[in-house]
Amino acid sequence: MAHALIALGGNVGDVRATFRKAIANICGMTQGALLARSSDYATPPWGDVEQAPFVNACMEIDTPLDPHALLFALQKIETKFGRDRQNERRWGPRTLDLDLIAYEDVSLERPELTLPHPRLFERAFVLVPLAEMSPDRVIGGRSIASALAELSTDGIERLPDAT
Ligand code: A4P
Ligand code: MG
Repeated sequence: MAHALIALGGNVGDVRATFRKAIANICGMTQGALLARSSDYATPPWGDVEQAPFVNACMEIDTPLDPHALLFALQKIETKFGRDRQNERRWGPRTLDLDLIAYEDVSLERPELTLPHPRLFERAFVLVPLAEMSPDRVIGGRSIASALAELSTDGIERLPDAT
């Protein structure tokens, strides 16, 4: 089994409900064991597209899949939950975005899969939920808490646990 960190995001539809169903699907389709899941966070949109606020969260799994097979499974789940890559713009609105943040200590630099995720350290909307789960974890030589200390977390709000 290998340890993987996955970031969830979305700003179209009932995103928190999508996350709940997607997490069950991720565990099922990746034969994964859920180790931890962060709270959901409301986050201001990042990037140069004017759009609605996002909900973001992160999860940790153990999976027998290799990194490419895991990414493929995540992309199938995005599609299942209404993601339409053909008709969306980069960094624009989407129902569900699943990014593979880290897979063990694997380093990869391919267009279809870069590990750790190349924009991880620019994104408080990923680092805040990761820090809730494991602030001392080191990814690519940096601890999550120290990377987060360099970013603004303005406007990021932890959402109350769903009942
Ligand atoms: N790819 C390479 N490495 C990876 C990896 N580690 N994980 C390739 C996932 N995918 C990886 O991804 C584009 C290509 O990257 C894929 O073909 C995959 O093989 P994508 O998901 O199709 O495109 P994208 O999501 O538009 O790109 P990216 O860079 O993942 O964008 P974002 O930033 O994740 O997306 N603001 C807030 N607050 N919260 C958000 O969640 N999300 C976005 C959009 C913009 N602003 C946001 C948020
Ligand atoms: Mg993505």
